[in-house]
Amino acid sequence: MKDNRENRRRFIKGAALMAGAALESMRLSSAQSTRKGEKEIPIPGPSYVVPPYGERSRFVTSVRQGEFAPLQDFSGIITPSALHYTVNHGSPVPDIDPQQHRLMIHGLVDRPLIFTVDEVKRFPSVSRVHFLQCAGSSYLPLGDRERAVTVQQTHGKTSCSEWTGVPLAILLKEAGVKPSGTWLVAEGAEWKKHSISIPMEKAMDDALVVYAQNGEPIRREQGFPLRLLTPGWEGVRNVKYLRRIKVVDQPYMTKWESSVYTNLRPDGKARWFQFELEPNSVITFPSGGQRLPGAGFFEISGLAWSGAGAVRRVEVSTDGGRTWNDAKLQEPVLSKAHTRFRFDWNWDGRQAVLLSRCTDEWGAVQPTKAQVEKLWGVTPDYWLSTTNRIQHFNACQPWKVTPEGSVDNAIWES
Ligand SMILES: Nc1nc2c(c(=O)[nH]1)N[C@H]1C(S)=C(S)[C@@H](COP(=O)(O)O)O[C@H]1N2
Ligand SMILES: [Mo]
Repeated sequence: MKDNRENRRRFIKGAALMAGAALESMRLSSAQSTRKGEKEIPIPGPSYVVPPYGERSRFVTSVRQGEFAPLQDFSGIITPSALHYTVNHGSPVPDIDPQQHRLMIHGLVDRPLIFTVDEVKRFPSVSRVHFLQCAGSSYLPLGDRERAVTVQQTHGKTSCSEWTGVPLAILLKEAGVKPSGTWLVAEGAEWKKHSISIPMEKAMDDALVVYAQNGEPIRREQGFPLRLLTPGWEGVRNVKYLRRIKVVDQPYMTKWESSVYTNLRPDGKARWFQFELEPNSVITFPSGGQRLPGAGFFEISGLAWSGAGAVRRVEVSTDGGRTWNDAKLQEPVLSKAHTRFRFDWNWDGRQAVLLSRCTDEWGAVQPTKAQVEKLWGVTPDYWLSTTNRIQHFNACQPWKVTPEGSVDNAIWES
C-alpha cells in the first residue's frame, strides 16, 4: 500500500518534470529554426485558397432545430460534431479557457488531486465510438403532434461520436478511492453547476474523462474542455465542462435524479435511477416530412443502438408490424454506438407503414408502443397530455407512406 502511494507520488512529480522538459525542448527547436544567418527557404504555396478551417459546401444546409440533431441528413454512424444534439440545463454554453480549467477529485480518497487539462491528457488514453441520448428524448413530441413530424423532432436527441479520453478508473486510482467510496458526484463548470451521482461500479468499468470528439477538441456545446462519458447511460449522467468529482458513500439525490429525469407512474410512485438506455432504433429514410417520388426501389435506412452493448439484429416491417424481415447491419457494429442498418424495399405505390425493431447482444428487444404502455400501466390517451412523460421511451417508430408518397408520423395509430 505504502509502496503504491510512493509510486503514485513519484508519477505525479515525474509528470511535472516531464512537462518542464517538453517546454524546454520546444523552446530549443523554435530557437533553432530562427538561427541568425540561415537562409530561409520559402514553402511554395498553392495557387488556390485553402480555408484554414474547412467549410461545407454552401449547397449543404442541414442544421440543428433547437436542441435536436437532423438525423434524416446523416450517413453512416458518426454525427458531424457541428450537428450533435445539445442539451444545456438553463445555462448558456460556457466559454472556458482550457489553460484556466481544472478537474478536482476529492472526497473519500487518499489523495485529493487537481489536474490541469494538459495533465489529464498525459495519462494513457483510449478512443471509442459511443452514442449519447437524452433520457427524455422522445416523450415530448408524443403529446405534441405539431412538433412530432420529422425524425429530427421525434428522435433528434441522440448522436454518436468518436470520443478520446482517459479511463476514469485511472484517475480515480491516482487519487486512491477509500473502501467507503461507493458513489461519486460529478459537477460541471457552467454557472448552474450541473451535477449528478454515478455509482463507483460504472466509474471503474467504462466511464471516461474525454477531451476530444471526432479527432478534435470537444465542441463547446459538448462540454469543452473536459466531459464525463458514461457509455450507454442516459445523457444527463454525461457531465459536460467537468470540473469536480467528489467520491461519496451514497447517491446525492441531485435535482436531475430526484425530480427531473425520474418517471412518475400513474399510481403516484416514481421510478428513480434508470441508468442504462434500452434497445432502440428508428428509420431515418424514408422518415416524417419526406416525400417519395413514386413507386419503385428504395433503400430503407436507419440507426439502431442499445445502452447495454452491441446491436445484434434489426428487423424492418413494411406492413405496420404484421411481418418482419432482417435488415443488413453496416459494419462496424460497435458496443454502445449507433449502428447503421439498410433494407431493400420495392414500394408498390400503396399505403405502407414502415417500422424497425432492434435486438441487442443480450437478447433485449425494442418494444412496440402498446408494450411500453403495458409496462407502465397507461392507456393510449396518456400521451395526449403534454405533462405526461415516460423517460427512456423507446417504442418502435412507425412511418406511414401514403399513396401520394408523403411520409407521416403514425405513432398515435400504433
Ligand atoms: N454540465 C452539464 N452537463 C450536462 C448537461 C448540462 O446541462 N450541463 N446536460 C445533460 C443532458 S440532460 C444531456 S441529454 C447531455 C447532452 O449532451 P450534449 O449536449 O453533448 O448532446 O448532457 C448532459 N450533461
Ligand atoms: Mo438529457
